[in-house]
Amino acid sequence: MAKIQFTVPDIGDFDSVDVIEVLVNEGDQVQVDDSVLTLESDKATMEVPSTHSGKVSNIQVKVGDKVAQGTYIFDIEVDEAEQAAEPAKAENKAEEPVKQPAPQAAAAPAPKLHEQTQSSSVGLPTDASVSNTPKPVNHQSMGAVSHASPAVRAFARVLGVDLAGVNGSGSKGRVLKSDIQNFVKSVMQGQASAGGAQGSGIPPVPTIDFSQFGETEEIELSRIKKLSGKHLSTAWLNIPHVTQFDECDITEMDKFRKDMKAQAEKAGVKLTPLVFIMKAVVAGLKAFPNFNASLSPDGQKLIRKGYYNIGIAVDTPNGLVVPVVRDVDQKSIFELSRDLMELSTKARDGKLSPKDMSGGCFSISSLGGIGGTQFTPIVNAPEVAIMGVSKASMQPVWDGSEFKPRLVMPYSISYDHRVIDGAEGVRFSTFVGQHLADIRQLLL
Ligand code: CAO
Repeated sequence: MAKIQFTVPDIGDFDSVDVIEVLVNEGDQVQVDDSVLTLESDKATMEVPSTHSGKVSNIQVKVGDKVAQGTYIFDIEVDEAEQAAEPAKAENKAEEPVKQPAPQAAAAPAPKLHEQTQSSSVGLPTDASVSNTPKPVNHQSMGAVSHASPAVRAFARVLGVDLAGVNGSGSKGRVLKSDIQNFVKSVMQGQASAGGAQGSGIPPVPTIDFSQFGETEEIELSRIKKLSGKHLSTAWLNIPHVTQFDECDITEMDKFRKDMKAQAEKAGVKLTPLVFIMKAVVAGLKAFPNFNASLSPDGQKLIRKGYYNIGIAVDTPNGLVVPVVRDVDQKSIFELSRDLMELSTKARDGKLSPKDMSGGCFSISSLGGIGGTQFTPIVNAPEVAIMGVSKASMQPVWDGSEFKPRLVMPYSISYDHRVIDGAEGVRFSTFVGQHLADIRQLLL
């Protein structure tokens, strides 16, 4: 084992530069060309590569020190075998063109590195008998938008981090490796808490101290709101949404519903438009199977489903939940009403199990009992479409010869445009509306 003193090589016209990063620790194993030190002058940053493979010991410099060509940096304990091979390597390398720095970098001189065994120095071009393999120092222009060493830039590149978005905590705003690590950590935490909003590269909403404008109060979001918020953000960011607005005449359907009221009460259920809507949606899913599907995780395949489970958005004091009514195609209107009542009661009592909320194919969000004329529901990923129902109102509708009072229900269909084209979207929407306008078709 031979010990070599590694010193600062020829670094061009700089005679006193700052050490801004020591990229090795005591005992580290380095390979030839591994970056071991980052230096910074007022014009450039430079990365100093190792000239040998071996174990680092006796580190002499620390961040903040000033160094010049020839400054002793550390020892490298080099294997004898490597020592023997080194001259041959050096000869070959001497014929190679000198690696040029990055395009914006100031041209570095090709330093001649000097190497000797124990008690000699490495880096000073003073001894012609030793290898003079050119070892370019990797310079980085200070004019670059983000201020970071080549090692940090390489680290950022590996992680796909755009340095422009990273705040540097080093001197003069220099981005350090730890800044990149913190940035990645914060993105990951942001994804966990905000459902990917930050991970998508969207600039964060500015932080404002609202108390400067008046009295404020902080209220912790409910657990459901935190969970649904994350899910909604994920769906919103991952799915290219299109929303189709429509309306349908539910006069006949509502008349039938009211005619059935007494019978429904006898059966212990409350009949609302929603169960008819669920049936019309299932007819639509059968006619347009792309709506009863999910994309495979790689986005290359459509997984069509042969079952018809419909998620129903339920408004609870703690937030929105979406229990799933199973096998809607196989159930009667009364059975569906019963399921809906049971699930919404469970939801409001906070008693839904994970099973109650799984296995959905398509969701319906009905605000019809509350109001509104239209809204854009967010697709409940990994489903590919959702229906938003608004409040029906009596309107004058022209029948070709006169205006007639008709109960018109506005609704919308949001869908994943990766799966469903606009034409298919409006065909589905029209189909569902036609089946609600004439519920006899649901029998076919
Ligand atoms: N147009 C006009 N009236 C409607 C209607 C519509 N589209 N939909 C329901 N109604 C009527 C019902 O018939 C009922 O009136 P009657 O008692 O006179 O029959 C009344 O509105 C209340 O209905 P409901 O809301 O209790 O029942 P529902 O079956 O329509 O809905 C449920 C059940 C659980 C979906 C609903 O209670 C609910 O929670 N809705 C909110 C969903 C939500 O928050 N979505 C938004 C998600 S995005 O944030």
